[in-house]
Amino acid sequence: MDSFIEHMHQSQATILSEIQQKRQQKQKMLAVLLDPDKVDPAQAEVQLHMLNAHQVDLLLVGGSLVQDQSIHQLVRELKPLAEMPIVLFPGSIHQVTEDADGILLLSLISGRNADLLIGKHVEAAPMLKASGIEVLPTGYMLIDSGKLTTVNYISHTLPIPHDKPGIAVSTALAGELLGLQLIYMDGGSGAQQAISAQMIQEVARQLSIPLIIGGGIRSKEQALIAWEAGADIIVVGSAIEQDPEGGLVQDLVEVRNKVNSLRVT
Ligand code: 1GP
Repeated sequence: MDSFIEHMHQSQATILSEIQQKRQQKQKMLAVLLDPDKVDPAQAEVQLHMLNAHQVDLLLVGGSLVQDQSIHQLVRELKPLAEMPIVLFPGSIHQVTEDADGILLLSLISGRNADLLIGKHVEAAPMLKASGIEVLPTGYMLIDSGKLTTVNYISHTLPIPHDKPGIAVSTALAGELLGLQLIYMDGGSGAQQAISAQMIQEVARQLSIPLIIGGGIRSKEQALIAWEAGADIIVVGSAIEQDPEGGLVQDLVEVRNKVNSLRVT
């Protein structure tokens, strides 16, 4: 079977069109998040080979506190080896590197910090346009996860309460109606509690665009709950950092493949 990236190159598809197509086919995706500040550069290559071997769908790279140079070095090092698209998940505009395949252009629609809704985007737009990197316009929503996360602190915004799915639905719908192409609901890195199945379900039922869920997913059981509730892509970061042997990735991929085989029509 072709890897995601081989297929993209052969068909000249974009990352976004591949994600949309998988959603249409009810196929679930697994994204792994690497935070350049936390990845040991000597280990990154080994880890990438493990992610390639398991056919992880997407590699997200970024974080809220990334030292500016570390992301450029990491992406440059991983790009020639990666069998999946490398997509930036930037915490600041200094994290934009042309070596990546794409970038989640995040508008923090759960917050009311104008800079993160549109301000930084204005600063970054000429550079993004000139770079030729694929831009994936993404409505980013922080959901309260039981503790103050780095991204809540850094962004000066309040997350959506964990038990208020109605607010999440309205916010996600507003993002879709504004023309954003993806919605990413995030409990934040190392979230104490993952986003509830009820919230995912209610949002997924209303949305017509792909839904990404991340924050605090540490097991195949939690991944299954999120996928079954309606997540198209789940993102796992911290738990994989703590699993250098790759046992968790293997478990997650097995569950993804099983769910996907049951959904083939
Ligand atoms: C964080 O959604 C990502 O922004 C991943 O979260 O590190 O808790 O897996 P974790």
